[in-house]
Amino acid sequence: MKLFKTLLAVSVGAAMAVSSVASAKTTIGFSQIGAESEWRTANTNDVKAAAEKHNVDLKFSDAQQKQENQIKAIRTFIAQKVDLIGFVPIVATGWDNILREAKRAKIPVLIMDRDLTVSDDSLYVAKIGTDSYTEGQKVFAWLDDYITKNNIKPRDGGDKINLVILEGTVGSSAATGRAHGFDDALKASPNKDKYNILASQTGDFTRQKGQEVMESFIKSYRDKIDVLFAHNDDMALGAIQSIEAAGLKPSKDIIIVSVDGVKGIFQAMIDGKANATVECNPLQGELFFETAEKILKGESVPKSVFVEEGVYTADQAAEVFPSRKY
Ligand code: GYE
Repeated sequence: MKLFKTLLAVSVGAAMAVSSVASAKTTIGFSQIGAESEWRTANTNDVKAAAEKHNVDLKFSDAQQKQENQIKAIRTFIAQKVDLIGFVPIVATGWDNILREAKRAKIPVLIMDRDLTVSDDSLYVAKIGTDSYTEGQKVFAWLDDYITKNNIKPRDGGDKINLVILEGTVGSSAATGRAHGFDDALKASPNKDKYNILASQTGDFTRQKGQEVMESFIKSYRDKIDVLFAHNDDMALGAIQSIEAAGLKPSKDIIIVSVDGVKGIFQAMIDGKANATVECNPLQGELFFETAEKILKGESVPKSVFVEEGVYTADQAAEVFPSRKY
């Protein structure tokens, strides 16, 4: 037994020595969009924690909401000869040239969270993350069910439920996916004629703009708005402030549904100020680095992988809150 243990120790020691010589730390360059929302902060923290867990040398760059900053960061990663480049495309288009530069330098690219449209799909290896289209469909499914079950009547006495929409960043896959998913589900519904969209405008995924745009919606349609659909929770949280400032009751006068599932919206649901959130999971770091490792080992990976997501309503909020991780 003793001999066996010694032999084991020797061979493990030898294997470690070999692997530490053979594998210098992997370097990954990662370009994040910025810090526009609670979701994004959770996403960034998760990427950084997962990089440490995977013993990766992470070169993290914050683009402060500008595509040009992301392009610059990617160009720097190429010059630094990182092993792999990861990024969250702030908008879907405009990446062809910089990705061609990465391809010429033979640096694999792994996309996280948002989607992109390029002329040639071989310009990136894979994409992991968010299924915004399905999230949009889930929002409509929840809303239609809620309106029907609770027999909600239009506040203006008319025959249509009136909606306003706060959209995410213009040109981002998260905004277009959610908009299309919602619209398609609405058009396919037998109840489609029951709904009317009064206004739809971007709030850039931020609390501040959500508040401002909701204020202007209320100025135009104070006694008509029955429902707010916000493309993310932060804009809904901003809008709640405008709704209350106007003397209206969020979740009662105006039904509020949004996407993400951050703690802030759970708190608002517990406080009776929001109705439902469709989850969008920002904890994508582990999957990102697992996939990156496979790519660097030359293993094949699926072109796109989505993370698991649920739907949460106000009546479950207090029970679920303690187990929320972001
Ligand atoms: O919903 C929003 C964020 O791209 C899915 O971006 C993400 C979105 C998320 O800022 O809060």
